[in-house]
Amino acid sequence: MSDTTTKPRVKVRPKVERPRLHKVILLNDNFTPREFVVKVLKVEFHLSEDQAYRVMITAHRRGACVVAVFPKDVAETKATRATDAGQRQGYPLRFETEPEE
Ligand code: TYC
Repeated sequence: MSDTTTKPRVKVRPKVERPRLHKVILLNDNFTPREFVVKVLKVEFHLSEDQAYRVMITAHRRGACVVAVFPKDVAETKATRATDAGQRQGYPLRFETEPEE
């Protein structure tokens, strides 16, 4: 029996993938007042007045706009909270999430 031990010469690095981020997407509708959309974006996503206005007007013109990206659970919680804020006022405001490519 030999007493020699062998050590791997290179460190074994298990491949770990970073969790994919998820986009929160604001959808346009014909009823929610613009100022209300801006307010929700400021309160729920901590956007500045300027950022919030730009996101709102982009969704208004193009139908949808990415608000921000987060880990999946955070994106889902924020989208739900923001959608609920509209529902409480009787607006059809909607936020969706989808995985980033
Ligand atoms: N289109 C709405 C209006 O004219 C405003 C609005 C903008 C609503 C963006 C939703 O995601 C939205 N009152």
